[in-house]
Amino acid sequence: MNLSLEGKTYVIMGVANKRSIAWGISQSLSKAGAKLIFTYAGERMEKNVRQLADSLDQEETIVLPCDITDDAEIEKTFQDIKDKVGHIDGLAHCIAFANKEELDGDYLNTTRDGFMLAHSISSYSLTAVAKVIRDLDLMKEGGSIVTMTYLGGERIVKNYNVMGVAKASLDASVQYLANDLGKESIRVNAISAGPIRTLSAKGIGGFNDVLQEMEEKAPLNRLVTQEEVGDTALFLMSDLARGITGETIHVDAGYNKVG
Ligand code: N5H
Repeated sequence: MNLSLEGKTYVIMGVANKRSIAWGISQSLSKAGAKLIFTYAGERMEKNVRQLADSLDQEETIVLPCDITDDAEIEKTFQDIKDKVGHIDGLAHCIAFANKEELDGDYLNTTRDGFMLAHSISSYSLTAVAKVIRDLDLMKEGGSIVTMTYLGGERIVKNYNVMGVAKASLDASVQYLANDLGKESIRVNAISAGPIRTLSAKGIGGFNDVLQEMEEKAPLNRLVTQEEVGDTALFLMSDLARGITGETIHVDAGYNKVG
């Protein structure tokens, strides 16, 4: 058993730019010898994702659109993946969205539409993709599904609001999906990353305060990097993690244990 992913294929959903956590994961998996397939949301992202994918040491670059609010498109994307590679060994789901104006002030002001949108994109999408993978028998040799969560789903974090409620739903989904897919040797886990300056965090009120508090209070007294999250994803994708499912691993310099 080792960390090599030579001969294995993984789907990465959610690369936006080089600061993305999904990109940290891509680099770790690629260095370990994995073949990667990327999906992106919306034409705006395509060029970036293609450029980044081309910069990796991959034999072939597979980049496909996938709007995860559209079940038919999810099915089409994963059927395309099946046609191209036959089977996959894992999936990194790094997708979330909430209306910016609902990531500030009182959670109480969340609208029904904003609530549904945040849950549809940030939580249900994992279940939708997992179901398509199972229905297409895409992980026929077993596999590892990894999603990204955040502490704000376990406890109150100022301004995280509807995203916290959506992450709580995602965390519960990880457990139920782990139970459903365990019989097919598919493991489902979450990584709870500390705050990282990604595109989705850009322009969000109070983000700098969260970073500062993390550096002051976390046992390691520092922030975490995309690379550290990527290496944890690599572990979860590898056979070394074969006994782990339904779990959340915090990659946050120990911050969640404080306070
Ligand atoms: C406590 C915090 C800070 C406050 C809350 C931040 C929540 C961020 C997550 C969501 C996913 C951000 C989001 O949807 C922003 C969008 O409304 C606007 N941005 C975009 O559309 C950009 C262009 C695209 C790329 O973004 C997305 N999401 O598609 C939490 C932080 C300390 C930690 C953090 C930032 C957590 C997290 O979940 O990302």
